[in-house]
Amino acid sequence: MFTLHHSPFSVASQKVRLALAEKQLEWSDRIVDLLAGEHCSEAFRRLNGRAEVPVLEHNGLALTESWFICEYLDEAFPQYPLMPVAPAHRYAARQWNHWIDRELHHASGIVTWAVLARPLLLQQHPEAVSALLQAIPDESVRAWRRSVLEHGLDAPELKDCIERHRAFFMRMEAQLADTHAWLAGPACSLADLAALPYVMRAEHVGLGGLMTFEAHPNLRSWYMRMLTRPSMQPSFVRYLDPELQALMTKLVVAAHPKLEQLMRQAG
Ligand SMILES: N[C@@H](CCC(=O)N[C@@H](CS)C(=O)NCC(=O)O)C(=O)O
Repeated sequence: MFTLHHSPFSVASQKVRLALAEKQLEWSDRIVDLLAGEHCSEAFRRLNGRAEVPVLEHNGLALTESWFICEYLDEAFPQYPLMPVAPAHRYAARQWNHWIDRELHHASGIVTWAVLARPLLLQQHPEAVSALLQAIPDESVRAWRRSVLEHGLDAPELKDCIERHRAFFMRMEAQLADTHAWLAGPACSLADLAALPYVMRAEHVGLGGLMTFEAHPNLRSWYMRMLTRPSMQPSFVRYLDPELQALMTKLVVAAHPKLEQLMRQAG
């Protein structure tokens, strides 16, 4: 019934997979290999001209933009509602996603590229990497990727990315300290599902030091509760590959001293 074009590593894809799993909807996978540039192919760009995952095909529609896809699912399939009921809480949920889209998504992508994608791309033939970059439709994305490819964690973009993560986690901590539970309203909502992939990503690339147990106890408690939700298995754990995890761990360990330094400088 649903065909999800996505990548196991994409935070925007994780958001949609979490929503599908929370609503107990099943989907079939079309894995898009981002490092091979599959999302820039003509066939994929017919589905999404912006050359981005996820795309959810349903009833002849090709839905793009992760938040809009999640809202569509929530409206079309009312079981296990994801949006809060009260208008103020619905507003809050949308505001969280807006902050994520405007302030965090880009920053998360840059750190991911610097820590994980860059070392893998540097092992490829430079002409292949150059063709990969050239195929990206958005000039500003091409520009930061070139910069990160050239300078790694010394790229000037990194400092701002760390700051954005720090500010976002402080905002989450303040909200969760207030409610002791969820980001928008009395139950786990789309706001929490939207934030989780970015918190996981930060932890997995080595930015966990920006959300310490001491300074962010409520965020840490929320994170633990989120990780134990049954939706984690079908949306995330199922896609983990032990060999790839081992390689990623090596890359994160290699990046750690520099990231630590950047986090200290920013703090
Ligand atoms: N606003 C979009 C962002 C989608 C997006 O940026 N997807 C990333 C993966 S998380 C992507 O496909 N990037 C293409 C690339 O790596 O070139 C959404 O929420 O769906």
